[in-house]
Amino acid sequence: MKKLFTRAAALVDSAERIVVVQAENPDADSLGTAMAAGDILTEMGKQVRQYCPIDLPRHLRYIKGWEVVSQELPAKFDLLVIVDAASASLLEKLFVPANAARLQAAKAIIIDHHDEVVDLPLPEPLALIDTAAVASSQVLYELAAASRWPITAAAAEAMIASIMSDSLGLSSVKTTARSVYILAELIERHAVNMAELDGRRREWARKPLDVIRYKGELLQRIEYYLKNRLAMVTVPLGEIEQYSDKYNPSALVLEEMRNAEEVDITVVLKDYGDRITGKLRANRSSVCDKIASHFGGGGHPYASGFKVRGRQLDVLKKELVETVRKAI
Ligand SMILES: [Mn+2]
Repeated sequence: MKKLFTRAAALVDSAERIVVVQAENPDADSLGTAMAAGDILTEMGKQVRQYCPIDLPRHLRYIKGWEVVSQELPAKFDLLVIVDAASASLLEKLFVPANAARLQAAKAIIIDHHDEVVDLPLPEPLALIDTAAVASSQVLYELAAASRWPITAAAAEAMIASIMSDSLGLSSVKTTARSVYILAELIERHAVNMAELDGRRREWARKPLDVIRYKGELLQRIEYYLKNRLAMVTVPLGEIEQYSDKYNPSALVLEEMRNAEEVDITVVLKDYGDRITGKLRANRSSVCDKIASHFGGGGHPYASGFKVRGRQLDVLKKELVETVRKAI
């Protein structure tokens, strides 16, 4: 990793205009890492632009700086810094023909912690992927520390938000002493007020009344398979259109579904008409990445996702039940 960090620092040194890229599934880790990288690089005198192909959901807006994230790829840039994603399936809106010439002409660094194949259609992207890191911010921190980059107070807070989120409050499997050390170091150095940060997170996570009612509907619709070891909810296009701007339907129910005593694997399927996405979480069996990869997706053992096109929902559900049955 040290050699890769040196190469990344050299790429940054020779770049002037940098675009920080998040994928089509932004979360607090991608946004926190993007904001922190942006702040550090700006402090270093770089011209930084932030790009994410979709509008950032409301519940992520406790991370300061989100307003500058644009859905437009800038006209000019010489370096891409792609955070928290390395697979083309999560960046389809970036790799459209209209952007191809600009993307091909730029250098690229990937800062990620997912165990997945780097298949971005870019000439030799430099992949800084540490699958042992709890969050992409942890990789960014190591890169910044190794390169003696300035970690600003804003960057520290953004990295803290990202580590707290991806580690599920320092409780996930990949949380290590190193993640906690980095967190402690950032808190100490910048006197970060954790209660204030979490208060802001909770405030932005508050939901409109109709979303609470909709959550009740989704909970009523949970289907159980494999002697209640698999819980599944399907979200049709109409509901995606109605509620997605206010709250991601998967995020509404996925955690609640895991609370049922017998449930091991939980899945939320979203049917967009032209494509179906699946989000998976596991309680006991560390097989989510395996199940997702069966459908061309990826992720972590306890959390993963996939996207398929041209599949009938009913047929896909049967195949999913069968894949989960074999996996657990
Ligand atoms: Mn992440």
